[in-house]
Formats: sequence, C-alpha cells, structure tokens
Amino acid sequence: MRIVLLGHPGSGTTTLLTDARAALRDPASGVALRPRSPIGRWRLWTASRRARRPQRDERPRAYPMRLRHAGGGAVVRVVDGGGGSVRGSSGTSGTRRLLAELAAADAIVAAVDATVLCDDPVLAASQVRTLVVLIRRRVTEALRHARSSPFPVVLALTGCERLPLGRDPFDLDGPLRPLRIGHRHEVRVAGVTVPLRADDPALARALPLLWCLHHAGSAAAGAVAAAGAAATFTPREWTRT
Ligand SMILES: Nc1nc2c(ncn2[C@@H]2O[C@H](COP(=O)(O)OP(=O)(O)OP(=O)(O)O)[C@@H](O)[C@H]2O)c(=O)[nH]1
Ligand SMILES: [Mg+2]
Repeated sequence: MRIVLLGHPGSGTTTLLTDARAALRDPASGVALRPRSPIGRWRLWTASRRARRPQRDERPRAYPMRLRHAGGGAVVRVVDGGGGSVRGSSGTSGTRRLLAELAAADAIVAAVDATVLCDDPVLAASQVRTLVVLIRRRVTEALRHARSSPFPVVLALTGCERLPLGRDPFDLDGPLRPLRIGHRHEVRVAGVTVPLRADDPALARALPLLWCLHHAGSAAAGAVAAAGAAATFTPREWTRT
C-alpha cells in the first residue's frame, strides 16, 4: 500500500507524517504504524527535526512502514512529496520521482495551508490547481485500470488555529471543487476534508493517514473513529454526486 503526501512548500506534509508516527507509535489506538527498520526510524526522526526548524524538503522521501492492527498487518510506503518537487524547484529528477510515486499511489493526502486559502486567493488558486492536476491524473489512471473501490483523497487544511475567529475552515475548500464535484471521474473519489490545528491531540493529527489506510483496505475503522472523536473539527466527507 502506498500513500503519497502532497503539498506546496511549508504546507505541513512532514509535520503530518511525523505527528502521525508519534500518535501511532503504540497499538493502544488500535493501529500501529512504525518504520520498518532502525534506519527508517532515524530518517523519520531527522525529518521531524527538519520540519521544526523548519527546513524545506526539495525532493520526495519514501518511508517504508509496517502497519499493525487487530485484523493483521501490512507494509505501507508513505511518501512525503516534498514541496520543492510539487513547485518544480527540485529540477526534473525530483518532479519525475514524485510522478512515479504518484502513479503507484493507493491514496493521496493533499496538505494546504488554511491561511493561504483564507488570505491569498490568487496564490491559493495557483497552488490548488497544481494539486488538483496531480490528483486527477492519478484518479483517472486508477479508473482506467478498473479499480473497484473509490480512490481515497484527503484534503488536510493545516494551520486552522491561525484563521480569524469565526472563519469556518469548511468554507475554504472551494478551490478544490474541481476534485469534489468534477465530471464523472470524480464520483470515484472517497474524499474527506480534515481541518487541523497545531494544538490538536496527536491522534487527531493522524486522521489524514488513518483515513487513507482505512479506505485503501486496512481494518482501521476503529482508529479512524477514535481520531475523528479527538479532532477539534469534525472531518467532512465530500458528497458524491
Ligand atoms: N500553526 C501551525 N503550524 C503548522 C501546522 N502544520 C505544520 N506547521 C508548521 O509549518 C511549518 C512547515 O511544516 P512542514 O511540515 O515542514 O511543511 P512541509 O509541507 O513538509 O514543507 P516542505 O518540506 O517544504 O515540503 C513547520 O514550522 C511546522 O511546524 C499546523 O497545523 N499549524
Ligand atoms: Mg517537508
């Protein structure tokens, strides 16, 4: 199973991944997700340090993880897309690697800074356009290969605690409409919008990855429900039309 985290520089993909790892370190949540090897643990630890500084990821980084849950286990490849490869600043090799990872993705998390959506509609529109193109490309390809189940896509709105008081984060995902209610292909997307705050409980910050794991076939329903209950905002599933 392969999950790709996509986002422009600074949108929070590395933080999402390292927070999820911290929350799912032990199986008390019903699901444990751990790097498969000591070197993998070290790479993820250094990634969390980089994100805190913060230091930009120019290229995609792949983390082979082991998923354990009551129903069994699986190997999961979680790919932190690296904002540089989404923006195109990592050169062709970074972008090519990202496209190769996306072509084999079973689920996608798109991270977007909620304050960019709120304060800078022009920048937001251009950022979202890139994400929509990349996601549609994968969903269309998946359909061509007759996937029977809808393709999981999570829109993770990061930094929601910085929104002006009373601003509803669910009003901000308008630029993502082409994905949500586009032409007939999009009915095959199992989409959810998850607003996130820096001060959310750790388990809530794992919700984007848990949603993907659950919808891409793991028996993580209990953990998804627990993470949803811990979240400050109730995640909203996209209406399929
Ligand atoms: N306030 C707030 N800050 C956040 C949130 N998520 C991430 N950040 C911060 O945003 C900064 C960038 O986060 P990263 O996780 O490094 O972003 P990234 O998407 O990996 O960026 P690239 O490596 O350039 O692709 C860091 O300082 C994080 O601590 C959030 O939900 N709220
Ligand atoms: Mg990063």
